[in-house]
Amino acid sequence: MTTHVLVQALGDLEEAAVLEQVQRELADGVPALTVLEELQKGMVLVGERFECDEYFLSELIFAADIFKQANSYLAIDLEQRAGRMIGAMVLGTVKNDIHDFGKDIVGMVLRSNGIEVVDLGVNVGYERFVEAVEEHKPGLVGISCLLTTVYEDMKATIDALKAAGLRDQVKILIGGGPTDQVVADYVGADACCRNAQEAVDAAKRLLGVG
Ligand code: B12
Repeated sequence: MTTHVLVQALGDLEEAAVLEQVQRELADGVPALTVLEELQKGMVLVGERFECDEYFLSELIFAADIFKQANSYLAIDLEQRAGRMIGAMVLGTVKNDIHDFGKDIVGMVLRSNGIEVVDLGVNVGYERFVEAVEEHKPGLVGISCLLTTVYEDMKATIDALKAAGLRDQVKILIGGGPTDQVVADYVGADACCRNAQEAVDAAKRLLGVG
């Protein structure tokens, strides 16, 4: 298995090498979720280089573009296995945050595991979550966040669901780069997931289906 190559190639912004490697690994039978994990690690590497001023916003945007292209190969693989529907989730990236790759991947993987996903997009206002829960009556709400500056917005979203009397009707999953159990406890979520597979496991557990 040569997945380390992928982490490094994405970290180094080698577009052609990333796309070739993704296709090679999928052809070799490496599961799409494993390839995805390596791409995620590559993005962490990009983020670290951005943080220490080795990369700037233009590199961040270029990395995002490579990631998106690589992801399109995975999407085909992941979407092929749809099954019986076991529940629904209202999903969005929290207010003041526009990162959406993680959210999109989680949405795609949940769908392929039988969870209907209502995707509200990015920078989703607190009341928009409330309205969507009232309209779609899902068992789950998913909130994505990549910025440490938006924890308060995540908390405010959950507080808005409480104020509308909806908190007890849903289980809330959070995720995204900087989130962990401490953040989940602070904002009042039921679970924090580090990747798409954890999201599937937590969603099934919280829905009581496995
Ligand atoms: C790509 C990227 C961008 C792209 C986003 C493109 C897009 N359409 O999403 C662009 C270039 C636009 C961007 C912009 C910015 N970015 Co940016 N970005 C990144 C980068 C490099 C990768 C993020 C990513 O896509 N990762 C890959 C995905 C697949 O991983 P993931 O999101 O973690 O998702 C997985 C899990 O977390 C989980 N998950 C995710 N969401 C959810 C939701 C639920 C419900 C569940 C259950 C699970 C779950 O499952 C996913 C799949 O496995 C990170 C670096 C990093 N370390 O993360 C910085 C990073 C997040 N960005 C950062 C910053 C500062 C910014 C900007 C403010 C820069 C600027 N000065 O303008 C702006 C943000 C503007 C805003 N208001 O949002 C900082 C944040 C620092 C901080 N402490 O908050 C980071 C950490 C870089 C850094 N190290 O400094 N960014």
